Amino acid sequence: MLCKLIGAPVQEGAGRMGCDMGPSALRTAGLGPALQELDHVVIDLGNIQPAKPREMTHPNEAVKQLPEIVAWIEALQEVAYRESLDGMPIFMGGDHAMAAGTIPGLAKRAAQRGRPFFVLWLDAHSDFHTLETTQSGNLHGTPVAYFIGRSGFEGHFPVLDAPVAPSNVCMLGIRSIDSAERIALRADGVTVHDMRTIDEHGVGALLSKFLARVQAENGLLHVSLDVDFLDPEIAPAVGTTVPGGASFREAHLIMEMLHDSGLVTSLDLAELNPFLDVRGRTATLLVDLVASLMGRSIMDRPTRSYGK
Ligand code: DIR
Ligand code: MN
Ligand code: MN
Ligand code: MN
Repeated sequence: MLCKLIGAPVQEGAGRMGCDMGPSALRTAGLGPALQELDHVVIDLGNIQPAKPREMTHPNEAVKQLPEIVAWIEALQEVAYRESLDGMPIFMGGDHAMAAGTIPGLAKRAAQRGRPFFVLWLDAHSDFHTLETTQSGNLHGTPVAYFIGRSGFEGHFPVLDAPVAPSNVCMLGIRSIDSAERIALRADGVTVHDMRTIDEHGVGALLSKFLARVQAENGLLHVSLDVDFLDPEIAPAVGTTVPGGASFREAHLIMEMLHDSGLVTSLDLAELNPFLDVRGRTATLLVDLVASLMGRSIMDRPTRSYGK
């Protein structure tokens, strides 16, 4: 498989600085060589540069860094659309506002190919605020609401070519939702498997069900991994840690099952803040998780090849 590494050093969507160093930390932790070792062809396209931000304000005064984020989203939508023509784009963030760029670009490509588009959202948070409902004003809390086409972004974020169907979004690992998000998530029909559901049923059963649907509908699957999906004990390098996250094995099992499914066509690695890491532990864990997604396994297993 051709793997395309694409740096998206956006940090303006998070409440604290440092995510701009994410792509560099992932390179330093050996993401490229780990993929080469699995017999993939790896090209590193370098870091994306957004255009100069245009002046812009929003009536919700809490909203932070709107012009910067809009510039990032515009740049990333274009790159994601272009680079998803072939190979597997791996977007190295950057805070999770990046997904308001990557996912609409990828969804547009899927629509152009006549394929349904699915998103597996691995996160402690649902990131389901609009520009109107966000109270923190940190725009990394908004990408999902935007890419499924909720209103509340008009005149600021780019108009969507291909909104993602809410029923094609599966969230896993959620354990911090604001009340405005909770109400909208129910109304829009996004599948939310919170940590309690994982405790009850296990990630394997929940993920199998979703993957079966993606396969049955001949879909393309994007995975958006926020570092805070993982338990802070194993992944400290994130500005918004929430206790009670996914364990080492839960995270690897997800990646291993995703690999075996052959359905994943693109990936976001979001919210890595190397300034908060402990001797590169989190960056290294992310590289190992991507390796599991791309075929590293404990014992050999047969792999199907759906997807593209
Ligand atoms: C909270 C936390 N819902 C907010 N969000 C995120 O600021 O809107 N933290 N995404 O990582
Ligand atoms: Mn997130
Ligand atoms: Mn999060
Ligand atoms: Mn936040």
